Amino acid sequence: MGYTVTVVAPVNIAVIKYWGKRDEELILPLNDSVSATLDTSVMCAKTSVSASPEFTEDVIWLNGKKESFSNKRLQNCLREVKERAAAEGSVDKNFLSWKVHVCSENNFPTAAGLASSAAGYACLVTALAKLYKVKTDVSSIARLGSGSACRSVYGGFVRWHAGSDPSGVDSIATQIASSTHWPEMRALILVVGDSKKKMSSTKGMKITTETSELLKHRIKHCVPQRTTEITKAILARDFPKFAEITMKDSNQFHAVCLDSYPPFVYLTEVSHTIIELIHSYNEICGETKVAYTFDAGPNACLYMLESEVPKIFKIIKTIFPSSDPTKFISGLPINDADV
Ligand code: 2P0
Repeated sequence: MGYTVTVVAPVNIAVIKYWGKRDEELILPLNDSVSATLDTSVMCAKTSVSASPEFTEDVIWLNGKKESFSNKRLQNCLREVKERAAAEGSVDKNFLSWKVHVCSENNFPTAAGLASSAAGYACLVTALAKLYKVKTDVSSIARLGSGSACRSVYGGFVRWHAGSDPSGVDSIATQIASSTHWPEMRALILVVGDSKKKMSSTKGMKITTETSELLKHRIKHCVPQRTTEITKAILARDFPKFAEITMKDSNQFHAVCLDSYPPFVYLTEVSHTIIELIHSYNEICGETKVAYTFDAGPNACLYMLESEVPKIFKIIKTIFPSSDPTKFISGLPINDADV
């Protein structure tokens, strides 16, 4: 006897980056961030959650490997879902006492700066919320697993509001526009390296928050204005403006990593080659046609409109002839999340 729910959740790639926390336990960010949610057909996490009176302990299998459920973030997510379910009276008390088995898989490299924790926790929390029939906003529960996960709960373009309440009640994600708003938008992921990153985002953010002067300037003087402007650019489907802000924010994020003490670097020589390539391409076009953005790893995400995809594909294959073409994942329409 028991119940099982299976859910698929998408990756999101930030165009205004989240970097730095004001509360590490509740995962409350220092600044708002904005992202686009990618199609689940190419990159996604898949999670099944089962509850049964026969289970004797909470267990999780991550990409086929049994992991400890003693991880505080996992426990926080499960506890919050159960507390909400109890408060909403959505399931009976007996069901809440049953243990859970979780099985989660990513179809892309884990912890290589490809937003695996975002998709993973969004998936886990959405599956748990379905299992326990939670009706209230789940983005704030996903946030307890991994900050960026709260943005993967919605499709299209999403804003995570930093909020100001110490409880985190207003630190939630909302949708700026659905995927149908800008159907020509494409994201192309270039996998530069798929090894696990040396500096985890959580640790890197802590060092930056404690030591970087540039981060203070970024939070006060750059992010608020960029967030307003990129929201306008998305709503107006103004690609050159969207692209310029995206690239500047990626560059500033990597600059704050270098401004941290001790400094850490996520970009490699290949990442820098891609940056130069995109600027050269845009210059030759006489207009900004493609944007790059890099998370906490060397892999590039290129945003462009559909008409640009074949040209960019050709150029990438010409410049990196020895690369494994299967590592260049094709353009992704940004669909609504099917979580
Ligand atoms: C982002 N990143 O906005 C930024 C840009 C990486 C670079 O969110 O500590 O895995 O779990 O909240 O969410 C990666 O950070 O960190 C991230 P935690 P998370 O997408």
